[in-house]
Amino acid sequence: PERILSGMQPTGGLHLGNYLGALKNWVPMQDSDKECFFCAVDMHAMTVEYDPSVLPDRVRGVAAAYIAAGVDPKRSAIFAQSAVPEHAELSWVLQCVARMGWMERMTQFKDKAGSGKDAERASVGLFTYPVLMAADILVYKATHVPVGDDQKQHLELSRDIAARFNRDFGGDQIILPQPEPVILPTGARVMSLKDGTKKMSKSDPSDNARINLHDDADTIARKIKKAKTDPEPLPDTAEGLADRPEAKNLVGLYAALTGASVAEVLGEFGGEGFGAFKPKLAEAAVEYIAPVSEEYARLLDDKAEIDAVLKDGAERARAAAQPVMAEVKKLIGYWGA
Ligand code: AQP
Repeated sequence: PERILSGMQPTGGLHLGNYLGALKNWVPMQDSDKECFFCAVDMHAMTVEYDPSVLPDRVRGVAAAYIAAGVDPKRSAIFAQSAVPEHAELSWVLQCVARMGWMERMTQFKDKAGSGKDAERASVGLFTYPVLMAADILVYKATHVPVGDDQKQHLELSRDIAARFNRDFGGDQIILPQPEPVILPTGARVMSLKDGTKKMSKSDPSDNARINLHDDADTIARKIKKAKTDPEPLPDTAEGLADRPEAKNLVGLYAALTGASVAEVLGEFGGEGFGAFKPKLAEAAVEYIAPVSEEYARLLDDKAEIDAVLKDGAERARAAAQPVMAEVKKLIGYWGA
């Protein structure tokens, strides 16, 4: 059977980009013949500066957003990465399988660590992050991993690590299957409301740069009203958006929210200014998010319900991870395995 694994970092509240680009696509994957594991990857969130006092609530927030979006905790295991110690256990093994040369090619580390003194101050965890991600996947022998475009390189590394492990420890057998990426539609990439060349991000210091899943109608309308634009009216065709990142982002967002194509949106709004377009966009965003944000808000108020889901999810995840880890331990020669 197919096994699906994905996760998000509890680095802040989830936003419309996380929802359109990832979360919403997980919901239809919950078929009866597939097993789904969706975690809040708190151990990944520790690779950059963070506040330990808010981390548990952020994990709850991620779980609440999953459920509000339609992930069913009965069908899918929803859990905190740190509650399943097998992730960390396998991660060490895989650190001894991955090669420095492979790791040094990872572009996300270079982007996040910066250069010079900044790079020297980056945590070792930020560097080994992709190995932990490989462990997240391989500890369940997951076959399919829905990822955004930006995670393709890490998934490729997971495949290389699995192949090398099988070669070194499995003889001719496939012990850890190579996971397949399920690349989510790139059209769903939502950019910052303040800078159309940067993606909408949880950790952007400006809250006005994103639409959070917990924002109320007034907040959404205000953020869209203040969103950066250029002075030109909207073009009649998609080609006219080419050098206009902010306009392109807002039109793309309207299309994603209403299910229309970009051409259809421009057919309706071409020639109009942002003064006319933005209120329509705000209306569409509010209408689209309302059912998710109401349920999200309700769940955030019910810690006991979320904790019960996380506990049950962790138990189910451990039950799946433990036999894989036991098999790995035997092969690598751990004492007592
Ligand atoms: N702007 C976006 N548009 C579409 N999809 C997005 N994702 C993130 N931002 C956008 C997708 O959401 C998932 C979350 O992955 P993550 O929590 O590991 O972190 P990330 O990709 O780094 O997301 P953020 O929100 O930008 O968080 P921070 O600020 O912590 O880095 C992924 O599937 C991602 O593709």
